[in-house]
Amino acid sequence: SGERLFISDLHLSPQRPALTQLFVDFLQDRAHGAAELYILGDLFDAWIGDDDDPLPAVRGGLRRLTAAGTACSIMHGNRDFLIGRRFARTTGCRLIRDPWRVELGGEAVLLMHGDLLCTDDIAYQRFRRRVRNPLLQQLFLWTPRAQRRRVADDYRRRSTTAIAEKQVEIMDVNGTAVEAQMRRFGVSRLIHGHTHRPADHRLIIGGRPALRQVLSDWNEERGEALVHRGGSWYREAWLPADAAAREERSTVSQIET
Ligand code: OKV
Ligand code: MN
Repeated sequence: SGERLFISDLHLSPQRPALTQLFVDFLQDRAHGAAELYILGDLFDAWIGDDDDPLPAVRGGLRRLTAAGTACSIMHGNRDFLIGRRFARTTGCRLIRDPWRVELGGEAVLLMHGDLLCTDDIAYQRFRRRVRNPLLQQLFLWTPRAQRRRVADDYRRRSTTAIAEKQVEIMDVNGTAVEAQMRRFGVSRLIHGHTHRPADHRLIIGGRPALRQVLSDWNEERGEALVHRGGSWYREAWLPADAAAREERSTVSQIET
């Protein structure tokens, strides 16, 4: 009952205003009216604490969406894992853990960001354990905002060189890790993002057909949502023209009436 939308990896930042606009239009012109919106990580390209508000338009867009009755769930990604309770409260969103199991029309579905499945990337998993340490996070959040910005800029600069030096296979998911999680949660469908390699992977798990659906990342020219509606699944593109066309249609009908 009701439409459910799944998105991830928008990587919003003040450096990409057209991407922010595309997403805010998506919230207003596409997500409104849906039963639920699931954001499976990396909504933001960086997050240094809820006291920083780099994109107020996004917060406003989410607040209007939830106020209008669409439930919105946010999972941490590897970049915006410091999104906290304050952000959730002021947007009306719910923070969900990774992994997260949901029942949709009688089908059990497992939701993840995807970085936990990249077990071959030893250096990344070490980085993850460090920055997900609650004590270290508290220390980071206690440092002045200007200093946190400098630390974050430094992390991102160093990461760009590290990623360029890695083999591409290392940065994809590990098949054994995928199977282990799907077995543990007893699901035949896994939805995740992170790898920026959108695809539907058919698997056999425990002798049964299974599906791993990888969400697309977003850019200024194109967003994508996985949609669950009337018991079926669809991939739906969201283009800048969609927002413009909807605007035009509503202007025309306003003149007519
Ligand atoms: C997030 C990633 C930058 C990858 C630092 C403790 C510590 C948190 C942090 C700093 C960085 C998030 C918060 C960012 C993810 C990068 C570069 C690569 C691979 C500490 C808690 F250790 F310093 F105390 N950080 N930022 N990367 O800029 O958003 O995921 S970030
Ligand atoms: Mn990611």
